[in-house]
Amino acid sequence: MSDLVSKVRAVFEVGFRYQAQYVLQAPGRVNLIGEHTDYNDGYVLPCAINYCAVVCASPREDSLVRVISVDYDGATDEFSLDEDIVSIKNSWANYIRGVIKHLKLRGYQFGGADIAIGGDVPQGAGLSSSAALEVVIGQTFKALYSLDISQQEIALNGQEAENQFVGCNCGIMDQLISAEAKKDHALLIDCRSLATRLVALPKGNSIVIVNSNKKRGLVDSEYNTRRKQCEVAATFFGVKALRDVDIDTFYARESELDSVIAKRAKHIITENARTYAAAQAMASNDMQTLQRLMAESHASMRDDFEITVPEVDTLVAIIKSEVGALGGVRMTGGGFGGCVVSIVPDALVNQVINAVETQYYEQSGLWASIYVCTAQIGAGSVFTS
Ligand code: GAF
Repeated sequence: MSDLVSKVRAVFEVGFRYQAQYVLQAPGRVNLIGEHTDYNDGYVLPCAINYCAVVCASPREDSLVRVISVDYDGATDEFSLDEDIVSIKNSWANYIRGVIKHLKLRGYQFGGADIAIGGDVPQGAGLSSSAALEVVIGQTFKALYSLDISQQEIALNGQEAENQFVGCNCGIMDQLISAEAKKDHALLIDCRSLATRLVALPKGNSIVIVNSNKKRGLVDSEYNTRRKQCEVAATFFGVKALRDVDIDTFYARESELDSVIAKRAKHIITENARTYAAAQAMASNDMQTLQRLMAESHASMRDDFEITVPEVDTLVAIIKSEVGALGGVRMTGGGFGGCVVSIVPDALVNQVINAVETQYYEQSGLWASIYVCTAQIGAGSVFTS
């Protein structure tokens, strides 16, 4: 991260001609299991990764917000807090504008800021580069103006900005893990109560993330369709969310449901149970069970929720053949492309990398990007000497 901080700091100094007073970061995330369960009030099990968004910032005496984006070739944005903050079509700046607007709507009082922002979370890969942006901006105003705002509210504010300002109807997982993550741990999040439980990552293993580099298409529309299908199923069962349906009730009434809605509901209900069981397995170092649950999760996303693509299934098959019979590897994130995640014994990491490098291009025509990750702390100040 120190290279990234130096880069963002330098852009701040060249752009604003003075030194930034604050340096903040918020990480991207990988979800180990529990996909599309967050907006069904269920469980998820993500951890933050060692890729993040970084802000260098200083408060201003007026109400102007000036922003320089390191990732968009020094593109700038400028607006006043005294006027209505509006969105700009298809702009990176909307994540920043949206978060600030929603902080104001929540009643927080603050002045302007000079901000340089950059990040190294791969974009469009399902590793939550957007949530990292939203959370680091919330964190920035908390630091600059000593706002009395919890990490949970920073996350909720980021989600609200994404839902209402950017226009993507996401759940709470990505922002909450970016805000609340703990080093070397995953968090079991109950997305109804927002209660979290720390689960230590198994020692002697690495989190290997492989990006299929399959461009994610139709993500927003398919995501919203899945959400609606889950709502239809919840209404059918007469509950607030699918989290409230147990598997026996589901099987007893499955035949009354439209077949597509039934498959969607089955994924959510079984995935929720798998996620809770996976947290238990991880906590007790039961790698066999964890691996089996991850493999079942992938099959469920492929066959019932239908959010995988052939390139992702190919990657899963390649990695599965290296990590053992139980095949603890699954797609991670919203789907329709993006990454797979595996918890790999350290001794097997090179073997997995080698298998991906020698087989994936041949089978898919695409080159994969491989990230061997560690679980990092959530958003906060970066202390530099
Ligand atoms: C995306 C969303 F932003 C999350 O809220 C979650 O639903 C995820 O897809 C799927 O598990 O990352």
